[in-house]
Amino acid sequence: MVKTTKPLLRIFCYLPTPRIWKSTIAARFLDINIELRGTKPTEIKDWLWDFDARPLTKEDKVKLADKTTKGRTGFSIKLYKTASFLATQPYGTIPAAFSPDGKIGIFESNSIMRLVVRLKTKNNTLYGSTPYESSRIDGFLDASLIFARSSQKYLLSINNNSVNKTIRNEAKEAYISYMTGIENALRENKKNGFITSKNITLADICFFCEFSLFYREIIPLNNPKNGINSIINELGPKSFNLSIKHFKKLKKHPYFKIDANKYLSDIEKKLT
Ligand SMILES: N[C@@H](CCC(=O)N[C@@H](CS)C(=O)NCC(=O)O)C(=O)O
Repeated sequence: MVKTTKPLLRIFCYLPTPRIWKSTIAARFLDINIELRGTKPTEIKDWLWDFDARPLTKEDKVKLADKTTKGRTGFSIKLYKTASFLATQPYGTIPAAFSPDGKIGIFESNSIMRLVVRLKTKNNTLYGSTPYESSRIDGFLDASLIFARSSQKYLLSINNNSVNKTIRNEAKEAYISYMTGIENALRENKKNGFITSKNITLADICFFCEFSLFYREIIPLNNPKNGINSIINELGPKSFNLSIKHFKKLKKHPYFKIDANKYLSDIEKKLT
């Protein structure tokens, strides 16, 4: 994003990830400047986790050796999180967003996305136009987090080859539950073609990003295990027909495409 205005927030995370797209897509609609700091997922462990996040030198690592924290979700190794990072980020996770002065930490990708839309008060319908509409959008974001919890466990277990039927079935239930609500909402609002209103809202952006995150489960496993096959494939293209169509439509939108195109086509390439 080339912008001349000062960034209104900074986000530190590994890149790319659909969790960050929630904010970058919303920012494009509202012309808000965000500063992104981060590196490839495999290299983020070699960065200082801080408001002033940066790659660590060998000397830094020696100096900070007794200041490391054991990673909990997605990291089995020690991470270099500063005291001020942990003071502003109570869960110590990334994506980690900060106010421009670094004093306020904002965590959870849905809440970071909400911050982006709250930074623009005029001509902004992304978070609905009334308290009722905003709260309905919140409902979809809350529901996405329940799905995200099980889907994260499932995707991480695929990464480290520990996936089993219990984890897969929990993810399948969570997927069905989340997608049923999205499908019902799209059916009710068919004439407008979005989840909650006449326009794209945070509910659509969040759905697109959570589905994109989950989407890589369709890549066949390197070491196939008995009873572990793709949930999306098992349910087939007919289930959640409107939701999948909605995903495909959003994928073509220029503000979504910038982030998602390469990530999703890399997944699709692995299917052939
Ligand atoms: N629900 C959170 C997920 C955040 C999360 O679990 N982040 C993991 C990486 S995927 C993390 O920062 N782990 C660091 C640690 O466990 O110390 C969101 O959407 O922001």
